[in-house]
Amino acid sequence: MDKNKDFSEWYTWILKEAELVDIRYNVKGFPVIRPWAFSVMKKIYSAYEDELDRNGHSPMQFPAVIPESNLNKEKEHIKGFEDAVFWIEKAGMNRLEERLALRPTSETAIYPMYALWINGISDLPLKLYQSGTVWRYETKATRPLIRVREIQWIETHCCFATKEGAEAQIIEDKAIAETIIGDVLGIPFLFFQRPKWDKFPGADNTYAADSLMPDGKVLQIATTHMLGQNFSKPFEVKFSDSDGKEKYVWQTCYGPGMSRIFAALISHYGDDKGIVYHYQFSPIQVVVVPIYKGENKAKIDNYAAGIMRVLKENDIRAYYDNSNNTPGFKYNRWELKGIPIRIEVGEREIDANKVVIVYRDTREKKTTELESVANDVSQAGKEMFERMKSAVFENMRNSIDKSEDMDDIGKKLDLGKIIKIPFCSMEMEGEPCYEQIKDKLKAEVRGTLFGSEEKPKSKKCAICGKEAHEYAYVARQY
Ligand code: PR8
Repeated sequence: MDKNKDFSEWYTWILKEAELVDIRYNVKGFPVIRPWAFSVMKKIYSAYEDELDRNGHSPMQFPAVIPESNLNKEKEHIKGFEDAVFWIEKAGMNRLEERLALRPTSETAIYPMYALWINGISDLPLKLYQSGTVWRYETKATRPLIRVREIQWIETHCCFATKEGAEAQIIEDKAIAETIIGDVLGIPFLFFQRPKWDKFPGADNTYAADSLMPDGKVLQIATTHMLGQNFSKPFEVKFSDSDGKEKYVWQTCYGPGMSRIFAALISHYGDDKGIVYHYQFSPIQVVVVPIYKGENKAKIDNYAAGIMRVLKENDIRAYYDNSNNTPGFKYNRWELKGIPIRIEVGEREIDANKVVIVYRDTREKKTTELESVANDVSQAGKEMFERMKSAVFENMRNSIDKSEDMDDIGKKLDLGKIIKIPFCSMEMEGEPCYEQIKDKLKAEVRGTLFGSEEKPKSKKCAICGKEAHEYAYVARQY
């Protein structure tokens, strides 16, 4: 399947053929995540959780239901979510006295409890997270993993004594994304401060990681929000400070979207033959394929058993495919499913007491000794990931362009690029420039690059020609 020709078709094909997601479940927007995907997602969850733990967070688990009165407490929040909530109105045969929302996000479940748990300055900072599922009645077209109604994510909810404490958390959230999504998983992204008209409902500011997918559209894979005191006031999350005064806490929340991160991973690392799983994350790291000829089955099985033993002793996840299919069929199947390393065992290898390792990405072969097979396989797996990661990051760098002219922006968007433009204002909703980008270019202002101090000097807004105050990034999006 040609990934570059029609990415959308490739994406649908890979989900089905590599047995990642099954869309046949009979509720729209609720696809089933199959073991070949979920076992990798579980490893991603655990890498993220470990990094949160290392940064002073602790895990927790909150109920999935939120009473309507909680959800209504912060005005902007409920306004943003009211169209997206699944409601529970009955239990058995009884109508509930108060409707329960299936959490679309957990601020209004968690903060009433924070009000009980936080009393003094010594209770702060409080940095907790939960891994799980939220539900949103998405009205835009759904797409497996990318826009679903049952969302797999991690959410963190942090409280601080000062605004500066909360601001530092935003920087830490960005760094955690850089470590796990960027370095460990090898998914490139840009980290933006979103425009005011595109904030999380109830937040003062929203910051987001956008990854450019192979079809030239950006996917928001994680967001962190500065909630200020917007929730702590209605939910009365207060502490008595060292000066003896009662104060409201400052809050942040952070949501890496696990299914989107997984979607970005397979999209960046897939090719026309299938996916290419990272060595570290693949459910099976090595597949051993016997090449039987004539009567040599016992001999080959015996030699392969030796290889399997060495791999397993070294904690390498290996699978011996001695099914009745032809070697060619097996190669295709495991290339489709993305196993990073293949070992082929035939007469020739046995006679020479060697092992042949095949790289999934280039299909290059490397001959090695039986004694060093475990070490060489791990080495090959790591080397392959680094090689692919450099190419993926290079691709992303080449896809960032700049422009100061509306027509040129349109042309570059058609080439699948993210464009940096001088822009008049990020403050107001319904700005004519923002509308023009949406209507004429079918694109969105994704925001300003977070952490960048660069400002346009005597430049005009690329859209309206008035004085430019910011460099904004424009892209087509999912
Ligand atoms: C919050 N509250 O809620 P956020 N399908 C797949 N992934 C999705 C979908 C969807 N329909 N909707 C959102 N995501 C805050 C932060 C607690 C945690 C993923 O933030 O609404 C996206 O990657 O921005 C998004 O960036 C992330 O969840 C957080 O959602």
